[in-house]
Amino acid sequence: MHARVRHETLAPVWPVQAILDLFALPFNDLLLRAQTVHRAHHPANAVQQSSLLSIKTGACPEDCAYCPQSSRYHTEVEPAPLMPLEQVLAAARKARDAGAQRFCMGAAWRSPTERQLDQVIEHVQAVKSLGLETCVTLGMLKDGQAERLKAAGLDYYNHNLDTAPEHYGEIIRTRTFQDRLDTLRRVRDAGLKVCCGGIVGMGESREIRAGLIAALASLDPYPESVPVNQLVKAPGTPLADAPDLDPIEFVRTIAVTRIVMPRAVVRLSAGRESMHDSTQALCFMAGANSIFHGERLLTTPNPQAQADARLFERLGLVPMPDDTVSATLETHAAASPA
Ligand code: SAM
Ligand code: DTB
Ligand code: SF4
Repeated sequence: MHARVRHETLAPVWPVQAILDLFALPFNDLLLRAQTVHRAHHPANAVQQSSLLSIKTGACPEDCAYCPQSSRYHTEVEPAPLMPLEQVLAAARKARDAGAQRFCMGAAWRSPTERQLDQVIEHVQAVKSLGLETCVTLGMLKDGQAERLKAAGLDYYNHNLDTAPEHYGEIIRTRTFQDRLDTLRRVRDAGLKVCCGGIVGMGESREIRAGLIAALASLDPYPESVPVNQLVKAPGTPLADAPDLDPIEFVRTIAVTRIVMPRAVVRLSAGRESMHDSTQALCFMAGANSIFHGERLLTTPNPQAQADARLFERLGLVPMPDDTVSATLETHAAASPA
């Protein structure tokens, strides 16, 4: 018997065992079910495209075992202070012209100060004025900060649960799972849309992957956007030599995420650079309908725009129409096990 996820602000909707039962389905049955759920809630062949920019890089005081931006590990990342507005705007224009619908700005902070937030707010307003959706990921927020971002016109806040509650302390020691939930509550209460997912391929068990999905589904309401990151093994981090995750298990993780959070936009996030085209194709079949577009994630490579364009052409995938993106994101209740 597996414990249900119980947390102060988590209402368990999917028992971990029900999620494990999905994982255990024959692959073809799982994919058919995921594809059926996908088609009931989303255009079948449309993929949302976000672009990502690191606006403050490295020198982060946190100890996340997967992250090349932590100051605790010797990695290849060159720290850089907060990027000036003009440089951010130039990157946003380039992303928009290349077809991005949303521009996500990431900062390697534990949590922003009010002064840092003032500067990010200017970035958000400027990017928004280009007609792009905006997303930022700045670490933990204090009371009132999410409201300030909302007032500036921010659309999404990205804040990942990253792994199952029972595994969290093995990956990150400088903050708790409850800290993550507290920020997510502030983001939700401020009326921002929530982008929240996790990382797989950190050497975790299937039960941990199921626990992560259960925790995400227990957020009330569950996130509008769920990034599923495959660990990018960064030299110098404690997880640099983590064992490879079987691609079929990765596809299963996408399929289960799709079934459990039917209306969420599921992002095939970090890890595409080392992923075979056929694995990516299976992920789209399993219900992934968003990617990061552009040659860089935050500090690590992402597939070249041309390679993505070719893959989309081979698969008959098209950009998600803007009105579909907004329609998908209305508040929704979580799905429940059949
Ligand atoms: N510092 C903020 C925070 O941690 O919330 C925002 C930036 S942080 C880099 C954003 C997310 O990037 C993390 O939550 C994690 O999911 C993802 N990430 C970081 N390093 C990664 C890696 N090596 N592979 C895959 N995902 C990674
Ligand atoms: C998310 O879930 N993945 C993105 C975004 N949100 C900020 C970050 C991926 C980072 C991969 C490692 C790097 O490039 O530094
Ligand atoms: Fe810092 Fe975020 Fe990286 Fe953790 S994931 S070390 S908080 S930048």
